[in-house]
Amino acid sequence: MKRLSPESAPAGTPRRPFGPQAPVGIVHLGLGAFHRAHQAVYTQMVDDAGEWGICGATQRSATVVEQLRPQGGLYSVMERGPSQTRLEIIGQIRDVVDGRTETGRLIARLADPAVRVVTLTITEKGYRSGPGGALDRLITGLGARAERDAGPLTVLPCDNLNGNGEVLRDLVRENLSGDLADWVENNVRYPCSMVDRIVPATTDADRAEAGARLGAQDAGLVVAEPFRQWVIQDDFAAGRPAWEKAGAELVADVAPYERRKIRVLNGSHSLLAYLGALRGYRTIAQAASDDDLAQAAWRLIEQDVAPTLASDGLEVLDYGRTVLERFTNPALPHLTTQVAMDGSLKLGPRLLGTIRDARAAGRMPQGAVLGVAAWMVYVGKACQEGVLPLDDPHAQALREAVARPTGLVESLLGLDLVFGPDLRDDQDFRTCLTERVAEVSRQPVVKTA
Ligand code: NAI
Ligand code: CS2
Repeated sequence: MKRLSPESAPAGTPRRPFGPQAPVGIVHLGLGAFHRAHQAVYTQMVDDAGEWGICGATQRSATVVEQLRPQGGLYSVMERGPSQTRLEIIGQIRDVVDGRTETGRLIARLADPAVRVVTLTITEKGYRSGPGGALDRLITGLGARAERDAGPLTVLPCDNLNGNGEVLRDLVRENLSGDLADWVENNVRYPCSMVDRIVPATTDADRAEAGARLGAQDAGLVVAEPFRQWVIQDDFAAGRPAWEKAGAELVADVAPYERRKIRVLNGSHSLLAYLGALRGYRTIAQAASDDDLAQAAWRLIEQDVAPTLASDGLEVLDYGRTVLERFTNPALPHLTTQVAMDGSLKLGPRLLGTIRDARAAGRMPQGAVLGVAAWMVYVGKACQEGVLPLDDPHAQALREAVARPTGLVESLLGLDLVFGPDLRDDQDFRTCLTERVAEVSRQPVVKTA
């Protein structure tokens, strides 16, 4: 079967220049599945004049470069709803760069006056990356931009982190000094954004189905649910695409939207991922369709999370019902083990924030504690029995903790990289956690994958 390309693309597919000379207005760091199914889709919907082409960069693997370069940047988004599938070709990516081997090209793009927005989806762990990582490249690029005095820039993170713009701003500030720091302070803005669209890793079966529908092989295919949401702090240094025309919401303060999304959606996602994987469920849809687990997720949302968001002024319970409904989409094979990844970094914003707020109010958030307990049992089984994958930037530290003779709860609670003295010294929390770990350890494996 022929490869998707400008030549083989269906009639009507926009033909735009692609490659190192192609004009772009946006650089994206962390060119993974989510960017292709979310920010690039929003941008294509509004970029009639063609001034917001995207140069996508990766720091970890050449795969996406090999997927998209031969296709002239074209790829398709296969939108899988419960009852229908829709395929759309996206041509908004005009250049792809491997930030490890084509560093000069990436820095030149970041210093290009025509580039006025940088977006990022580098995963929670990417904000801790060291030399040669995405942050390193961003900071080098800002330096080159300052030297050229290439004009103001907005750096817009699109990762699941509370206050992601402030987190990034502080990380950049920590690594700059002197005139460069002054230039960046005066010319770069770091708005926060809340992003939402469930985008599982693409499978070979997905690619085969898309190929049959397209009549061409698309190595860059991404799969997503129909739902999408983007709430962006309206604080841009030099303009932006009119994303609001594609349904994005521009607001003064994103924090309430971030807290609701990360605590309601991502918190229940992680709870279902760990409990579901331990019960033998391969997908989130299977876990969310299990009555016991669905009730546990709803208890987390209704009894634990909602009270901590009361002062934010956003509706929570109907939002939560919609989230749990989205999780049951049988057409979207989102693996429990994919959501279970990077738990040492995800637990904090998704569950520990809820726990800390509840404890400060004198409540014991049983559902959130159950989520932490499920993560502990998952880690324990992954380390001891190897029946579950442990994909975590701190996997070694987790293995060493589990190997200690002090018991699972004591060993993992002792990890300051996850918890902290406030939770470790909360005796009532420890007691509840120990009870939940015992409860989870007893739960039956209901489905052999
Ligand atoms: P992916 O695995 O397809 O892509 C991850 C991207 O991050 C890749 O380009 C990779 O090169 C880069 N990356 C990974 N580790 C890194 C590190 N240590 N330093 C720098 N770059 C690193 O994952 P996907 O689906 O694109 O998700 C990426 C992020 O997008 C998530 O971590 C999350 O923050 C956000 N997101 C994802 C959603 C989804 O459903 N997939 C939905 C909402 C947000
Ligand atoms: C998921 C998120 O992989 C995970 O940790 O919880 O990627 C989730 O799919 C998105 O945040 C949904 O917007």
